[in-house]
Amino acid sequence: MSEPGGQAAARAAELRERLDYHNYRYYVLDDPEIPDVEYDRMFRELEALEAEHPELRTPDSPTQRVGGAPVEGFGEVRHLVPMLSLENAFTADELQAFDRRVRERLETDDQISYAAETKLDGMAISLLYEDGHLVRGATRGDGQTGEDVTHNVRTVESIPLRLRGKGHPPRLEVRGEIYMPKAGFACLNERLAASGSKTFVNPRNAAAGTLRQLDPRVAAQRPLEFFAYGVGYCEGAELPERHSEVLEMLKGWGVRVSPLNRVVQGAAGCQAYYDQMLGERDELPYEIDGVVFKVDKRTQQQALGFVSRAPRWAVAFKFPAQEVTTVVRGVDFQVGRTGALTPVARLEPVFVGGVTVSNATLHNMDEIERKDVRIGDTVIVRRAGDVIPEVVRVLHERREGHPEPVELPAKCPVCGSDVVRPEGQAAARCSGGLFCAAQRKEKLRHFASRRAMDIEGLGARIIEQLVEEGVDGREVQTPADIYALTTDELAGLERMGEKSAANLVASISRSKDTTFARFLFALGIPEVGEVTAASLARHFGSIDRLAEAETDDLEAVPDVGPVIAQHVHEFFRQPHNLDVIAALRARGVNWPAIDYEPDVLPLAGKSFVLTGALETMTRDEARDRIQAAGGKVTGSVSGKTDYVVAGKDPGSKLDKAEQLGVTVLNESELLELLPDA
Ligand code: 5U1
Repeated sequence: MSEPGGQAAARAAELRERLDYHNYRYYVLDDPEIPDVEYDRMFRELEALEAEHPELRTPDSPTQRVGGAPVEGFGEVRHLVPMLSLENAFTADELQAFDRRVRERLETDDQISYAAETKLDGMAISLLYEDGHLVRGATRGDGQTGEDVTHNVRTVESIPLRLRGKGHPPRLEVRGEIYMPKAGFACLNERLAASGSKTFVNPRNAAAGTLRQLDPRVAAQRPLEFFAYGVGYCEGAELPERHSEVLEMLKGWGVRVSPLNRVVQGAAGCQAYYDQMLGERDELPYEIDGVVFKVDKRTQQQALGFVSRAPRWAVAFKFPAQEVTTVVRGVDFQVGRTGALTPVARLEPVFVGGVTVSNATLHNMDEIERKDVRIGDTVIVRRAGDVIPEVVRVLHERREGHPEPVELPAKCPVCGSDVVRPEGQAAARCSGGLFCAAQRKEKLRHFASRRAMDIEGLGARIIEQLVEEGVDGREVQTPADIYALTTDELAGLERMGEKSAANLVASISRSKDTTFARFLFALGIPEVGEVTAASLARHFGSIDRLAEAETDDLEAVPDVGPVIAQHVHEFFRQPHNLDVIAALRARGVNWPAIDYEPDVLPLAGKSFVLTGALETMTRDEARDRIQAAGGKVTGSVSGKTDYVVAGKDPGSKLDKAEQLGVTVLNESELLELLPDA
């Protein structure tokens, strides 16, 4: 065994130093230098050293985050300086009024510099550092007294256990927000549901619930993160003149601050920041419920002071709520293209996420049972971005009398066929197949949609007429029937002029030249989305080879598991489907042949993200060409992204790429990588 003071101690100190440094690169700078496996290797080496020499284990070693002994209860913490709340603004007028009040009180006509920050939807937290070491973490509580949650705070990897560098104040209280990222929240809920435990209703409740765990080993397994937004108390050192500089100082000490922080000028600068963040809100990996503006100069903050429990120098400009309460007036069932019946709650109309909503999905019968939704219940409805509004939960405490339970209909509400719900499956389905007009309509709508065959002008209204009434006594049932439509027949439809009919025939004809991946996606095979369709197209190269594939062959395709393999296999065993494919090809639907050498495709294994407008092609065309060359196109930038292609007016994906050091290509650089069209 080596001497603790000797080689082992030196190696442990070196490993701690290096792990702290890489944690800082990863969490604070968002710019990791080494792959995760390298970090894990060093971490395991330090763990092994500390196991062999327990005397080398320090309280702030990176290995000491995994969770110590459970606590019996939460101690009370009296905050050194009260943790205030924020005044809210909900409209542009209210923001301007705030700016006016600030200038009046400061007796100035000059524009005010504001520190602009996002307002995270998490839990406010106070972190006390003594001589650079984290000694306490406390919740806000009532603002004067909070709960001691040090045992859980220590498990949050983005909170440094000791500050970097030198010259830290003897006592420093950092304030910020602990939150759970959206993806981590979804995984946690999946895990909880799989083990039969109660799930959390939103990431904020999950973060709060995690911080209030007595056993820190639970917190250690949950994906909490932290951003600092200020200093509550600082003893023995002068803080910089401006709030924005205070945040920079914290960052230098290894404390994580949001990369979205900016300094803006006057009410107009604040409004522009608000508009930008509102636009980016849904793409952020965590939830924000607004933005915060703080007078940047600290002398001005001091001059402004406080009113009751909020500073006069700060305001939270809130986004439109994404969750509101309303009442379920009824539940209808919609039939999708695979026959799945989706229960839809008919709601008392309510303004949420910036629009009025009167329907919200209830997903399936299992969800209704799990959430115990009944007609007449008061519910929380959520609408975030373009996502379909959903019923998040029932406010059971507001239930009155005996509200009516939701019953699954025995017959399809569209065609009257039996509804079947196989044992153990959440989805109930109409057994009518193409006999069911709802399924026919949805299949055709999907087939014609922009990301499938892209038949411009063939929307829901025309499909509805084609399926319900047919043309010239002929039924329009399958996608192949679309390619037999003539201008005269289409011109006979209600509200369809000669010119529109001719345009539609032209776009139907144009859609015949497609790609194999789009065609496969358009067929609407259950569970085969765009990405899977592209993988299948790449792997098999031709539809005949794909149609002959056995489930084992299908499972060899990346991202294809047994369920998808089964669906694809079954689809190509149905003579009816083969007839439709043959008819489509006979009517001229075609795609360029794919070189059947998946491994030698030029972009095989490469992952791309597209942002901004391209000049020589649309983003969809770029995606098709990247996929045809073996590459993958995803929606968000991560450490796994190989290239971000930036066109005109790129969004925040470009900033993210730059932060992560992902290679950024312009359009001509992309064209150089692509084989000729
Ligand atoms: N980003 C940010 N969030 N937030 C919340 N800054 C910030 N500041 C706060 C609060 C409650 O309070 C101080 C201005 C007192």
